[in-house]
Amino acid sequence: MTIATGYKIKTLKDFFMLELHQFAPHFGLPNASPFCMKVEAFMRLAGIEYKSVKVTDPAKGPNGKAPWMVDNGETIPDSRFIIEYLNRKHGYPLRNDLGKEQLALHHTITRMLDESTYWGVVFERWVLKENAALTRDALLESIPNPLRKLVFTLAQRSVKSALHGQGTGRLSSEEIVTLAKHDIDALSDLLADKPYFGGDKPAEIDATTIAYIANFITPKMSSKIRDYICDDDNLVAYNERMMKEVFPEFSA
Ligand SMILES: N[C@@H](CCC(=O)N[C@@H](CS)C(=O)NCC(=O)O)C(=O)O
Repeated sequence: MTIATGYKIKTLKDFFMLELHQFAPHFGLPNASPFCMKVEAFMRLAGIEYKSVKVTDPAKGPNGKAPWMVDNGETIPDSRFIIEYLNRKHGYPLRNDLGKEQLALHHTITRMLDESTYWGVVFERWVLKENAALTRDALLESIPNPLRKLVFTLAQRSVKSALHGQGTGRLSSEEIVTLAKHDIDALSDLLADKPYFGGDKPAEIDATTIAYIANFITPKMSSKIRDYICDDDNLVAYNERMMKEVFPEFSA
């Protein structure tokens, strides 16, 4: 059954399709926000059908941040709660046969990436002078100049204030990179010689790890974090493997 809605013909399926509200792709990545990319990776790995709805102003979302999801009229903000919701609805499709201890470790690594490592990425993209113009022109490409410069200045101010509040912004750039390197070492040791963090096949943690590892490696900007991870053959190979399998349209 099809219904005319003025601009587009929609099928009935379109009306009931789960919607992932997320930013448009940038920097050669499906998403420059690891939170958005994590949820999309989770859905793809779990075989959950969805449609992507482009967010231009995250302030319009329920928490003022992307991603959020709409399912049958219910709106769920925050990648953590989206994944929890999908897990409950679909019977925890990516837990494989992992034991409690392994799942607890995966949970901890996910929080490390979301709550700590993430801020190193934010710092390098938004604060480092050598990257700021690149970030501005990629993320704000839809805004014409000179407005784009003004919007970026305001956004950068708010990012710096968030970094200061969280604490990372009070560290030197060397200290920020040192902390990120420790996190990357932990990832590398955890992956070891397995093809996936989940073992022989991807598990829930792989949605998060590919979102961060791809966000470290792919954007071609001045980044000591990128230089460091690119020396880790194991994580580089993991990135290539996962991108080919999960996001083939973005794999090199
Ligand atoms: N805890 C949230 C974090 C989401 C988040 O921080 N999103 C950023 C992009 S990476 C955002 O929308 N920032 C816009 C803003 O703060 O104005 C989640 O897991 O979804």
